Amino acid sequence: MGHGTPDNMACAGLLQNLLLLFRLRQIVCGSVQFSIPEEKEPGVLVGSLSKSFSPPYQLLTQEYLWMDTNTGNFYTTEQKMDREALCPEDTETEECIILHNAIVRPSGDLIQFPVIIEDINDNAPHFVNSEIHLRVPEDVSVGTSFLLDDQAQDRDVGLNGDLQYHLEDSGGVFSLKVEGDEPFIMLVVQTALDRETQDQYQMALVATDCGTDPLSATATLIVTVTDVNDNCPSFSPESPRSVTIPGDSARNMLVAQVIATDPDSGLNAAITYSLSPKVSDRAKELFSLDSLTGYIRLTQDLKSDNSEELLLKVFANGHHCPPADTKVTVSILPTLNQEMTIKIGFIAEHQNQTLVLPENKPPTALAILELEGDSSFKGSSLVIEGKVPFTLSPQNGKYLLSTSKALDFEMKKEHHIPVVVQRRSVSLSAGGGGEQRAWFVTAAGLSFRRRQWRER
Ligand SMILES: [Ca+2]
Ligand SMILES: [Ca+2]
Ligand SMILES: [Ca+2]
Ligand SMILES: [Ca+2]
Repeated sequence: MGHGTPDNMACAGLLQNLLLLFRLRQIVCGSVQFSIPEEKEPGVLVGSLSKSFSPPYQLLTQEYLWMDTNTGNFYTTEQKMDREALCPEDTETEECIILHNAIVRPSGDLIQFPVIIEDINDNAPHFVNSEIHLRVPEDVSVGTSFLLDDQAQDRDVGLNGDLQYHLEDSGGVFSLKVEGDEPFIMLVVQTALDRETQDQYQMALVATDCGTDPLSATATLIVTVTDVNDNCPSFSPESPRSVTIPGDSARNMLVAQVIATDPDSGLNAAITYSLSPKVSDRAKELFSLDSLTGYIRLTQDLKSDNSEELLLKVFANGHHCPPADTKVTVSILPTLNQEMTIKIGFIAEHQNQTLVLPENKPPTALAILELEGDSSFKGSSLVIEGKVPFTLSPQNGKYLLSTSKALDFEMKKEHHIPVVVQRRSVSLSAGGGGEQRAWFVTAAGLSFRRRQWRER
């Protein structure tokens, strides 16, 4: 009960009356107002009460200002006035006003005077996101605009907080359009886009305030061009047009792979392959086509003694596309399982199948060779392998065997002429049915022997 003594209560009552008196006589100095730009150094003169009131002066609020009690001048203090901190909620139209209280003598009036904190451009614009992503379909027409939600903020007011936007490094592909007071920032497409040519654009969106010394902020604007199904499959130059396979190829052997491409992406680029309905029954029987990979495989073991050519017309199908087509000619080579013969017609002197030739004779015709066999030898040719002094020149389906220079008995008494059967696309000399025949020429002796072997 110590606070409730009669003396204390009398004291409190007096103070209350005094405050009431002050309140009643309080003067709000509507005509006396001061202003100071924010963020001023300490000790800057803000104004003076001396023109309106008599000394001495006592400032009741001393946070941001101190007052000379004699002159009534008041100054900034160590504690800087930050407009954005003092008036965080102000709007463009409202000023940031701080009311200060002072007691002026001799009457002891409590007066209140406003100090307007003026804005300075001490805040740069700010983007919440340093990267802004926008997706634009590639078939968008020139002139289409897209709203950019990510606008910059500037905590200053007036021109210091008004923002202007521009693009950098857009390459003329995009421009900006700013509309309304809000404002709405629109990205405008300026040239035709093609995802297959360029699927991403990166540029800088710059926001600059309108202060005397403008401040700016930059966000990276990334435009991703999204795919539209505007391309159809086509067969690539690498896709085979003709292949040759041996007549003894095994079932499931990979014959060829057709390759088509579609420059679009994802489902828009999906391709399925199919055989044309016009492909012959024989080809359909022999070959299968994988609709996804384009692999053409044998459906069965081949045992073909005859040359055969089969034409495969293959389609590449894409969504909403007319099919592209290609033709693959598959040549089947016959299996060489027949004994072949080389018929020899001697021109030069011969004894027991052996050519006999005097030494030092100029190039001389020795024999006519002819390949004989069934149709499986069609397309085969005879050649001499290795460096020997003989030539074999084709003559109307036959071959003329000649010496290419004079032979020297002392250097070599017997010559072997290795004659090899060759096919255009497949060499048969390496085992597996390949065959060589060699003749022996003796420059002085008598033995032209005929020998035959199946492999080298
Ligand atoms: Ca400011
Ligand atoms: Ca600013
Ligand atoms: Ca497509
Ligand atoms: Ca496309």
